[in-house]
Amino acid sequence: MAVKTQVGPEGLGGGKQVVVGLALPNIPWEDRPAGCREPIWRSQRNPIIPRDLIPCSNSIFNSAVVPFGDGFAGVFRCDDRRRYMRLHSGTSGDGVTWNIQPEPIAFECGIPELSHFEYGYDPRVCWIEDRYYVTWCNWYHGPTIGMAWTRDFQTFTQMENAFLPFNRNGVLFPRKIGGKYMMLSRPSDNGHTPFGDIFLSASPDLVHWGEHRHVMGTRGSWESTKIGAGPVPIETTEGWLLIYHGVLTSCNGFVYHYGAALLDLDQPWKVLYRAQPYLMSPQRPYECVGDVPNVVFPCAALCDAPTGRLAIYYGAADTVTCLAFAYVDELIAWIKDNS
Ligand code: BMA
Repeated sequence: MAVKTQVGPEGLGGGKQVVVGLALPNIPWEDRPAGCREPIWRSQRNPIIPRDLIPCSNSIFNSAVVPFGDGFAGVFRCDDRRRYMRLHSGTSGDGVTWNIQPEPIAFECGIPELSHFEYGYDPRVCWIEDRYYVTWCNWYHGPTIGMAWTRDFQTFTQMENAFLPFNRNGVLFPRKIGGKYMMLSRPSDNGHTPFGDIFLSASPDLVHWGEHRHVMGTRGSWESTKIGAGPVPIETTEGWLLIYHGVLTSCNGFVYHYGAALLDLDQPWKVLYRAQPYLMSPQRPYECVGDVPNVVFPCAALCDAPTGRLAIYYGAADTVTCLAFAYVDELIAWIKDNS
């Protein structure tokens, strides 16, 4: 199949703003390299976060960042040198050079049954109304979706887990839809999960979740084994832009890619368009070589609404953190052309 790309300064919007959101003029950004015809391109500075940025870390990857104050803040997956999976907070002036706390987040937890932190990984961070919510893969008799909130990235208040085990890749929408909070997730198993579709759940209060709907299933090639939501969906005039990972099982193990789809604005369990080709596959040495080879795994994206500039943060080879760039209007045109 020929992969169509539509790139160029006009994109879809022809100068019209397609992203529903705020300006982020200080977004980390690099222009598309000369000669690049892809809808997405990697930072020349990759990996932006090395595996050993803090003294205890074996690896820092699959992490989430958001605008914060005059700069940026985030929650980082740091596997330590005991190979314990921990979450650390961090801040940055430019979104590229990070100051990550050497000690893991100590969640304030008023729920005795949940206060034992066994492990946490693959965080996402979402601003809703008046605070930042963190979701992550949290141990509670197996992996499930942990939740906490913060306003300052210093104190984190743990909430009820969203779901029963086993579940992973819990990703909130940044506003209520039809009067309810919404979360994507991927029911899974207690191991490395050789299956998995994306589901949507609704909640009146971010504690009680129900009205579960199937959103997207696996299909051939790069997304044939399992899929999972990546960054917080981005609201556009064309629908919610969802970037998600997809896994292929090769004779040498799992290969993690990521792709993109558009979900209905009011009924986000309905997929409007879903691109067949991947957006990114592991190709660079830092994506192909590391603790788990052949993994690109996005957990966050920053967006400057007026220009549509998008900066995607992804983990590479379960070892380091990387950046890639795109224009949202071009991405939407590419998804539609290749759906
Ligand atoms: C998934 C998660 C991710 C990881 C990926 C590849 O199950 O554990 O954190 O990046 O596997 O190892």
